Amino acid sequence: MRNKMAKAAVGSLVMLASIACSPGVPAEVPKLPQPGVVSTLPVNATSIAGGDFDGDNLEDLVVAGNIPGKGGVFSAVYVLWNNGSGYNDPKLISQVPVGDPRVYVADVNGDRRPDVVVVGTVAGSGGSKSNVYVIKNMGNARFALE
Ligand SMILES: [Ca+2]
Ligand SMILES: [Ca+2]
Repeated sequence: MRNKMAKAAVGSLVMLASIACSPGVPAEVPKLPQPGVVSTLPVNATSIAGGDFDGDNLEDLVVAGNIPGKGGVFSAVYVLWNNGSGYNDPKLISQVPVGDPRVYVADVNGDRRPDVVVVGTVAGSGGSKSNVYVIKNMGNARFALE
């Protein structure tokens, strides 16, 4: 009994695999609603986070990504200001010499303004080292690397 069930399961998997891999047979793509693009950035984005950086009670966005043509070891960090009906053009707030950056938002210095923390792979480390940076929110839409 158990053997029969196992054979049936293997048969199903083989059938699924052959359906998934059949060349020339286009896969059925379900038609799903598509959201509108709110911004396009000149980087290979690897991370996004939210935070109200200007204190207007509208959640802004911070996006980080690899700068094209820099070998994946140099990154840019942008803020997208929420204007209540969309987002303003992305503002470059920092460039950091790491690849595949990730961003995290936290008020690291306790001034009630959310700051941006970035971590990414150090160039030339073969992926064995990462650097962490803090980009301080100075207020008035200004940021500074700590
Ligand atoms: Ca805001
Ligand atoms: Ca802060």
